Amino acid sequence: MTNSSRPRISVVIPALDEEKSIPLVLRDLPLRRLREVVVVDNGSTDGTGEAALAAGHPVRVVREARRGYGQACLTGIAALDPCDIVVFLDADYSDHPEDIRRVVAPILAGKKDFVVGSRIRGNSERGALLPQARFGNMLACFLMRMIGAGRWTDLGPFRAIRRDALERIGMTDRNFGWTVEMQIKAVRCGLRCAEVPVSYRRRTGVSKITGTVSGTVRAGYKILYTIAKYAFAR
Ligand SMILES: Nc1nc2c(ncn2[C@@H]2O[C@H](COP(=O)(O)OP(=O)(O)O)[C@@H](O)[C@H]2O)c(=O)[nH]1
Ligand SMILES: [Mg+2]
Repeated sequence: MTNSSRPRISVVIPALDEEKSIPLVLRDLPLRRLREVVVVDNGSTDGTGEAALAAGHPVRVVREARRGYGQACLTGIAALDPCDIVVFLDADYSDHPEDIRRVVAPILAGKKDFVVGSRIRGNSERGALLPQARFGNMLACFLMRMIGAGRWTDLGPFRAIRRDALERIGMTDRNFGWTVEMQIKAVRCGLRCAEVPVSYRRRTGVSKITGTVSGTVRAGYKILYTIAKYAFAR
């Protein structure tokens, strides 16, 4: 991975109006063990950026005016200093940031290149994964399996990938196809993939995706569209 014994782990956190939850996310990350944490403020109108900066080193805030979950992730990746492993984590404090140890462990052990934290395999607090999210995940995972894109149980946002593998798969999606694109491309590119159980709780603040009708429809449509696109583009 590198010449040094300790692989450098960096974290990208896409955030939109999460001033209440971002301090909690950063508080629960083992900051001293991380190379850096890049919070991508995607046009928040609250104090998300300022709240993140208050966490101190090694947190950096990058502002991205072009909206979209995938766009924010792409901007975050482009802003990273050299590192060996990139972890993606949502800003809403639904995931348990301390689970990062589990998510990176198979990569640190040299056994895997890409690990998705599965909320289905782990403990999800009641009501944390809304029924539409559960159903959408199940359907998406079934369809991915049908097109030969691996056996997954979740499209969870908490995930880790080797930096070189991330460059190799060439991510392009700028919004809600991001997670599914990464999983399909990882399998197609022959990465060693795995899931590990992660815990999930009710978010702090208001849901913008599966908690709203328009968010659910847009995300659901984009995820299915992305699977269909890769089913035909072999
Ligand atoms: N960058 C960016 N992030 C977003 C956008 N919409 C939601 N998010 C972030 O994506 C994560 C998931 O959104 P969330 O509202 O929690 O959706 P839910 O998990 O379906 O309830 C959170 O960290 C949000 O801040 C967006 O348009 N751009
Ligand atoms: Mg959420």
